[in-house]
Amino acid sequence: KAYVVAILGATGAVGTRMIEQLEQSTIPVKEVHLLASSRSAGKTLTFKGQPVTVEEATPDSFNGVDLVLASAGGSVSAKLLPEAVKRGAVCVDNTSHFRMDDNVPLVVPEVNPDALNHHNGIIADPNCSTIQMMMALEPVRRAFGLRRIIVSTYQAASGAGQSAINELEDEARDYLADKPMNAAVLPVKGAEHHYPLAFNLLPQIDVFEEDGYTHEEWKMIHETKKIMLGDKNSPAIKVTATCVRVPVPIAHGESVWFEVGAGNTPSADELRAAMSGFPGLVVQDDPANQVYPQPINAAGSRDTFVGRIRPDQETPGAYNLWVVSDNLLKGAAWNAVQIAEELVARDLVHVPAGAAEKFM
Ligand code: A2P
Ligand code: 11C
Repeated sequence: KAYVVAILGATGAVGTRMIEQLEQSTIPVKEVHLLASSRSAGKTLTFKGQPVTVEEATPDSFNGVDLVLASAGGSVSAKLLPEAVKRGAVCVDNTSHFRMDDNVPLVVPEVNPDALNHHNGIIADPNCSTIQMMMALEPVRRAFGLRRIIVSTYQAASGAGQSAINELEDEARDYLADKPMNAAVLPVKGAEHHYPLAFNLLPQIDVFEEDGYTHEEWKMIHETKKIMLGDKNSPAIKVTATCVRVPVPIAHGESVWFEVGAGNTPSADELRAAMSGFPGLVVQDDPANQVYPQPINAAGSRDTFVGRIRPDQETPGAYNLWVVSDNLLKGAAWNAVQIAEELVARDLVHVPAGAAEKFM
């Protein structure tokens, strides 16, 4: 069987990569529909060398579509994906809108692929910063258990979309030309205040919650629990996070402190061995030769890179590591296409009877 696939948000930073990842995927594609806002309707993009005209996304865009890959923002997914499911399309949603819905699996294929088995037409692609942390820590959890995570992120501008990459580049040019920098996008589109990212650090990603954490930090906590434990509020793994935007265009870095299961004290070599065997995870950890993951090298790769693996010198059973991944690929477009490949391989590209009502 070959599939009719729609990409919602096809002109964006993630959407353009969804096109590329779909071109390179094992999914047999019969036809592709590229959907965006009315601003882009009529533009021409290509799929496997053939021109495809971008269409404005409306509910009827999903008639006859088997699979949707969505990355056009939460409010667009909220409005259009229930319409797509109603029309029989299975949707992989890269936005945060449906992630905490109990009817929606939240999936990293290397970690919890079986969560796909009982989907209701919408599957959520986790947040980029959560995905790469899951890739580094799932082999640890399987081999030695996992009790606690303290993470600080170093997140690339592209997490906030193409306009944030453009803003960073413009600011860098202005700064070097002794001109004032004009911030209008970061830290958050539509916020009261905007600050330059070039030659700066912004300890705010997404909006603030009432408890003083940002929504990005909240996502890392609850998405981790849902992916690893199947329960977004489970106390079995304690997680806390500080998320920071850094002036890097592509690929997030994370400094992760973690505690393994009670009584376990694996050596750094034992941790490296467990991680080396995990699909999609590459250990780059050779301090003697200054080998460690860097965003500049990870950008463009589907893999997640981990290094600086070392025991906490004062807390037995606790460790530090550094993990880097292309936030637009494994963090978004590739993980979404990988979920779609898994749905195809498991013959799960069907909306179960009665499922659409769950989202209406
Ligand atoms: P458009 O290019 O027409 O604005 P990014 O994450 O890089 O900011 O990209 C956002 C993506 O979501 C773009 O493809 C954008 O299309 C698309 N998009 C934004 N608003 C809508 C909308 N109301 N309906 C459909 N697509 C939208
Ligand atoms: C960022 N992690 O770097 C965000 C982008 O929940 O899918 C992804 C937001 C999300 O800004």
